[in-house]
Amino acid sequence: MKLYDCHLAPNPRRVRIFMAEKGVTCEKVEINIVKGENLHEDYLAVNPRGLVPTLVLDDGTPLDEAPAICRYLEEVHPAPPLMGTDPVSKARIAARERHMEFDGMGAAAEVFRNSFPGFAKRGLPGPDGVFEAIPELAQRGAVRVQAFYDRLNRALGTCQFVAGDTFSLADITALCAVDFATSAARTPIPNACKNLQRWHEVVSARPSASA
Ligand SMILES: N[C@@H](CCC(=O)N[C@@H](CS)C(=O)NCC(=O)O)C(=O)O
Repeated sequence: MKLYDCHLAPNPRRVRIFMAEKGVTCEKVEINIVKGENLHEDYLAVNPRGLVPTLVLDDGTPLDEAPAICRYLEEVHPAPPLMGTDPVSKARIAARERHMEFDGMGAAAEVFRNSFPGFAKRGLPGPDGVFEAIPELAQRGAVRVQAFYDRLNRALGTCQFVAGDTFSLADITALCAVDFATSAARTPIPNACKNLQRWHEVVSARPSASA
């Protein structure tokens, strides 16, 4: 297996953490998206959408979309389970993971894509993203990040982890979203969000967090 990766970007990190939790290793190819390496024809031949991550299997099959790659890895390496163990927990983790992606990752990306000078003419990811940044979207994204933090903080007041009392893929996506919002979108976790701070310390201390 070969993972097309990018250490600057949050979505490949989801897969790296997932693999580290499973104890799975593979060859990695670094694609620098800031330099536009994802838009070169060599990479577009691997993934025509020009996005990272992509996992290429030993038989040459390319898999993209972080949750789909994780689904494949969960099927092939079931232990430890990170996507649920019964119909309800599987659905719950899938839903919470989507919340973290849309509410958190999406909000932070809205800030980043519309404020990072290097992407001033790359308002959307991938080869079709040749749009000017829109400063108003960065402002809207910042409001959305605060709403994401508040909602997640409330949820973490009733359970230890994002989708219940066991660590799951929903925590991995949430960690990548929060760290992306904190660094790239320059929006740290507010001091008032004590539950979120507690959870962030716990998940950041897992060895997989540095994968
Ligand atoms: N929904 C996709 C998102 C992939 C994505 O947007 N990746 C970003 C990096 S985090 C990317 O490839 N950006 C390329 C660009 O900005 O042109 C997934 O889950 O993998």
